[in-house]
Amino acid sequence: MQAKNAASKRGVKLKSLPSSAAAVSKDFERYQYYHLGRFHGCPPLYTYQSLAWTLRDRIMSDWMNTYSARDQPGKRRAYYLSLEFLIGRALSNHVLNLGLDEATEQALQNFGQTLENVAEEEPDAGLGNGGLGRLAACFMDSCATLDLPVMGYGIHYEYGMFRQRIENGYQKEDPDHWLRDGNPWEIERSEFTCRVPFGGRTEHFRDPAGIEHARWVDTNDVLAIPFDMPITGYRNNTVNTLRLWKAAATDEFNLDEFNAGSYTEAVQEKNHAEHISMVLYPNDSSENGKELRLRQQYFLASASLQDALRQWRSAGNTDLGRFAEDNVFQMNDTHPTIAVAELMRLLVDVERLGWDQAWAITTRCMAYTNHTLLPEALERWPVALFERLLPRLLEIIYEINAHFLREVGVKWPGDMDRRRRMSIIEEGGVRQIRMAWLAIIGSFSVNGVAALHSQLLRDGLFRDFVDLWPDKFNNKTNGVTPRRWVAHANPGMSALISSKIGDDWVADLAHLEKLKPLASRRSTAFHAEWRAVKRANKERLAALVKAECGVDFNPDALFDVQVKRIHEYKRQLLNILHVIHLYNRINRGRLDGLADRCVLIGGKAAPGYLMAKRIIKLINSVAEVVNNDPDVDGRLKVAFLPNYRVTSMEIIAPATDLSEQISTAGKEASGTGNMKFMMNGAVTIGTYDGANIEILEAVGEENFFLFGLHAEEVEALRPQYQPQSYIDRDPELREVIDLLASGHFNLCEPGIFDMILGALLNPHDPWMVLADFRSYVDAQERVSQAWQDEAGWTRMSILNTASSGFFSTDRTMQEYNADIWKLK
Ligand code: 26Q
Repeated sequence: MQAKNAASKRGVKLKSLPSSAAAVSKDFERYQYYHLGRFHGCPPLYTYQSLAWTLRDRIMSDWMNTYSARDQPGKRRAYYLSLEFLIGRALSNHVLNLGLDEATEQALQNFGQTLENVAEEEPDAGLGNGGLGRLAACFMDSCATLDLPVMGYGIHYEYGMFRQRIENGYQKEDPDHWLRDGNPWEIERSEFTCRVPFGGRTEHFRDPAGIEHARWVDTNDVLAIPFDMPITGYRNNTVNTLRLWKAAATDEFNLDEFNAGSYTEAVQEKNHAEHISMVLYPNDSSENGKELRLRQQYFLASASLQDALRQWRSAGNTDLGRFAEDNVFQMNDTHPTIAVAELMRLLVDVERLGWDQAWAITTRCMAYTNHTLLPEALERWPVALFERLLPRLLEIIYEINAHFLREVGVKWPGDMDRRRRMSIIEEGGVRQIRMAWLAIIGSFSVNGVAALHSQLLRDGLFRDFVDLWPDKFNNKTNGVTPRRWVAHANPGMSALISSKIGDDWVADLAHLEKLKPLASRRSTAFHAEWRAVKRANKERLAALVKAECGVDFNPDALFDVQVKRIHEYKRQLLNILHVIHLYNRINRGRLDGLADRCVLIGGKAAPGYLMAKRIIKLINSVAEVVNNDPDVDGRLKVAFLPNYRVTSMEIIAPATDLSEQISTAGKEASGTGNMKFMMNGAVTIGTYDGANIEILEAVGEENFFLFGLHAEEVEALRPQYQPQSYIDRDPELREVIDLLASGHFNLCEPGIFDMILGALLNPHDPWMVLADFRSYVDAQERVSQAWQDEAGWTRMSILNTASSGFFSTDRTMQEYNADIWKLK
């Protein structure tokens, strides 16, 4: 009976709604008048909402058909588990993917609107911090375009990444209530609500057959309610799902308290439960060990695994022995890694499998991606916190560890030091759980995100595990989706490219290679068109900078851009030292070879990261002085763009000439902004770090400004690093440091940059900023020279775009699939 229902459910193929301009226009009108009750000329928010619903209706048939085509026994699927999905706006993305650009534009014309204006009304879905969250969003886009059966699981945060304001040069944070006006894209699916247990205690008992089992009792359960967002593929009728869990209080719990007469306590408990999905942690590196964060992690892991099991059964599967053949879970960093222990709990405690069978299943369906080498970002949780919040999971982790250490003992008898290093439990002071170790031990695949990063993991942090399981470790170099980052963000360049090589590149970026013959050393008509597109994009960015910062950017100048989270290892400080150096040169009349430059810096600092916040203040202070000095006379402009986010990058990347990728070598796992800039024809100035290396190899060293120490040199220098020695040997660096120390940029706020000077001059400066200063300034000098050769620069720009095919997430996803997921 059940099978028959399932079959008939699958049998129905939903017809799609008509997509002509007339049909779109009619539905749009119906939503605006009959659904929203708004007249012509209403606030633009309602125009956006009406259009979003009109489009969602046109996504729905493909969405349901994609779902039912896969809802069959034995169909293998992947699940991407991530605490972050930095989606940005959806409207224009769906319009592009559905091929509804013209119909939509026409329909809106009847209402005196343009797609560009209406799209501005959509808030960014800022459910992520930066690179890792945006990567998850690009992955989802590519999986849908490749028709891979991949579902994303995340958290339905009520508040996304905070909004950044700049007040007197300082960062201020405002909450981002992105759901305030509702989210027209999402569908609540209450029917798939799960219960996630917390707290309580464990009991152990024997069943009638004498087998020991555990029970997790007296728990405080939280409901997880799924909200589904459609992920459309590029013109292929595939619509995948991003399922986001929202926390809610259980009804019984409220009722118990209510009957006991304590209504306010009941409401408080409800609050406590709902806090879990209230806010994204705005922290993109340092781990801060907060209980709420651990609750978020377990909430996501447990709800997602329960749901995946339910889906698998509902597709008609019954034999758990086959679960690992049909399912794979990709864990986005260690954040969802408690999933390893949770799947064991579900299989052992709930499904009553034996330990060994459950472990065989778990370790055949979990895969882990590492995104960082920074020791401060490695997640560790105090055992005591686990004991209180997730007592049954702690027991399971101990058991996993005991089995594992036995294996280590067999391979290296008596090597106690190795056992100590490899134990999931870190002993000493406070006992802590090493989440990366749990991830490695529980997974069949462990990957880094760029060639260098994967190599450094193998040689360093993960070395002991590589000795044990060499075949587990692999590299998957990141990418970005060309739909959002070229086709949508840069329509001018897209049209130009398509006019020369056709439009196959959108779904197969390797085609961009065909632009190479057009790069030419001499100025050509194509060069002129290429420059005209860039010029128009720069005017668009200049208007944004004027509106947001009040600074005039001259579109004829070199646009030199660094946008990313503010972090010491990313070395925004090195950038600003170069700006001070240029300012100093101009003031001293050393103008030879100087190119006119507009330097743009943007990015958020974690609210508790004081040094990062002070760096923002320095950038703003330097900008203030430089931009208002009449002697600079427009040769140099500096702006800090507030509230940098996905939507800002859509304007910035297409307008950038020079992409700043200047991290201390060995510290940036990959970087993905570097790839967005490259695709849009920016040239990179960068260190030998992360994916910069692969960009350099793809485009050739003559089209990339490489500088700085390599990762091994950084580590070799570390013990004898003497920042003062660089100042002593380099009069230009001395002038920069003296100018900064003189208080020239902070006349009204004496001493505020002492902490920055202190960091730069500290022999223990982990980022060794001054070690790379000379090399950086020299590379910038070469940039200035190259910029003044118009044809030469245009050629470099074209070659960067033409060589960027490898950095499409379509390629990245094909590699994940070929090596890890093995989906049909
Ligand atoms: C951890 C614990 C508690 C709270 C927050 C966190 C946390 C959250 C986010 C830790 C790290 C992150 C994000 C890391 C990240 O974005 N890493 C970047 O990942 C990109 C995609 O692979 C790489 O390109 C970047 O090099 C890497 O820095």
